Amino acid sequence: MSASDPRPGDALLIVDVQNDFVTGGCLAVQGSDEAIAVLNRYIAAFRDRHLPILATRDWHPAGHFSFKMRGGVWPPHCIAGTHGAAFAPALELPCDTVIVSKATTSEQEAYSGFEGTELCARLRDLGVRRILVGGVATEYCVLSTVHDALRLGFQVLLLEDAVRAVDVAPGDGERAIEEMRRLGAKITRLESVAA
Ligand code: VGL
Ligand code: ZN
Repeated sequence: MSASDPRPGDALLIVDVQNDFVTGGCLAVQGSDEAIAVLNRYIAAFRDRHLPILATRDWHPAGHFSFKMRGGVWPPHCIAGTHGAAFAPALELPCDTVIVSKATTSEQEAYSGFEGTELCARLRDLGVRRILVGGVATEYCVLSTVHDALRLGFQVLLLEDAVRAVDVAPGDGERAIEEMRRLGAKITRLESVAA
């Protein structure tokens, strides 16, 4: 039994594994297919142990201010209710997954799953003390979510093999992982977590 073995008080938090962010999507993150395969192994481990699984999703209105036509930096993505905003079908989310939508109004951005959402309250209600975090993109929504989780007093295990980066500048993903380590997250991989 390792320190990373999922145990009561743990939750799996899957960040933004949505069609627009995976292979074939308008903001596809390289390597997302491999990340999904690894996430499915973590999902199985959490299901076997009856531990909670939560998933965040970017859930924007059509005219979100982060979109280029409104002066933002991104192409239109994850518009609420569209195919692009749906969870990637290859991700084997159980039907009792707790879903948290973020950045749902036109003038609000939320890279962090905690920003303007019920995520913190849901985790506290579930008695969660430690979260295991994977998903996309490492240097945007994963980094912000991990940052807030640590600030709010949760322990964080970053699932290094279950995250992928956009890497607008080469190395952005690696630097984000280093930053999460510096902030107090532990970095782990599937072989260290009983799966
Ligand atoms: C994200 C870009 C824009 C993310 C969300 O989930 O990392 N990236 N909106
Ligand atoms: Zn977005």
